[in-house]
Amino acid sequence: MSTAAIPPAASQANEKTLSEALAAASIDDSPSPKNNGDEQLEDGEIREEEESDGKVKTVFDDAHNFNVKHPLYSTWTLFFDSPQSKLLPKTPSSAPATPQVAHGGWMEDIRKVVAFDSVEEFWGLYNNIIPPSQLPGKANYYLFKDGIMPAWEDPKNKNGGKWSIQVPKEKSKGVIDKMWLYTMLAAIGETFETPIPNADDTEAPVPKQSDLVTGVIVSSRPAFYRISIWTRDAPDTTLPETDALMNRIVTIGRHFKVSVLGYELDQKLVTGGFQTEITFESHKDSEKKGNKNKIVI
Ligand code: MGP
Repeated sequence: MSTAAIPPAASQANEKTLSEALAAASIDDSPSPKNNGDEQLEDGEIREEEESDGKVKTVFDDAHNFNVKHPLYSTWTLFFDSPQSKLLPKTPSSAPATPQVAHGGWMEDIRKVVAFDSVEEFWGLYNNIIPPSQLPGKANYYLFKDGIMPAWEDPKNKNGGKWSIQVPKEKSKGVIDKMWLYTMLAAIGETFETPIPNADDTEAPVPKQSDLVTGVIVSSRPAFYRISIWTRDAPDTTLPETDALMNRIVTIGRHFKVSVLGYELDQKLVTGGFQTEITFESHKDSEKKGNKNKIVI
C-alpha cells in the first residue's frame, strides 16, 4: 500500500506529541513499586503512598500531585510508528526490550512511547497523545503487554493470530477514537480474558483466567482504519466451537464486537455503505496472500 504525504500540521503535531510522550516515559519507565519485592499488592488492591502530611490524595483531589495509584493487572507498553517517526533519531527508549528477537528489521522504526501499570498513568498518556483520527495516512499505535514486542516474531506472538476490523476512513473519523479507546480499556481491564474452568477447585497456583491477548493495535491507512487484537495462540480454523481454544478465541471476538464496539452479535457491519467483517486469522496464515483460513463473526 502506498504511503500518503503527511500534511505539515499533522507532522508537527505528531512530532511534538511523541517528544512529550517520550519525556513522560523517562518518569514513567521507572520500575513499578509493586514489583520491587518488599510489599506485594493483592489483585485490585490500591497502593496508598502517604506523603509526609499523611494525607491520601487521589487523582480527583489533585490532578498533578496525587499519591494513590490504581494498579492494572499487567504492565502495558505503547509503541508508535509513522513515516514521520522513522525520520526521528533513535533514542534508548525506542530500543526493543527484547533485541534478541529477530524481526527482520520490522521493529527498527517502531518507537516505544511509554510503559504504564496504573489507571492514572493510562489516562495521563491517553490525554497527551494525538488520537487515531488525527494520525497521518500511514501510522500505528501498538499497545502491548509485559515486554511483548508488537511483532509476529516475538515468542509470545509467533503461534498467535489477530481479530481485526477495518472501517472506511472518511466515514469513521467521528467514531474511530472511541473504538480505539474502548478497545484499549477492554485490554488493560483484561475483559477479553475468560475464566479457566475448575481453577478454583485446585490447590495448585494455576491462573484463574486465560491470558490470551498480547496486545491491541490501531492502524491508520490512506483509505481505512483498522483495529486488531493480537492473541498468543490461534486455533485450527476447521475445529468446532467445542474446542477449548476455539471457544476462547471466538469469545474474544464476540466480546469485541458486542461489548466493546457496541454492535449486535448477528449484525452485518455496514459503515457508510461499506460492508466489513470482524475476522480472525493466525499470523502464519495472514502472511499468505488470499488466506481463506479465517473465522468471521
Ligand atoms: P501491516 O501494516 O500489518 O498490513 O503489514 P497492511 O496495513 O495491510 O499493509 P501496509 O503495507 O498498508 O502497511 C504490512 C507489511 O509489514 C507486511 O506485509 C509485512 O511485510 C510487514 N509486517 C507487518 N507486521 C505486523 C510484521 C511483523 O510483525 N513482523 C515482520 N517481520 N513484518 C511485519
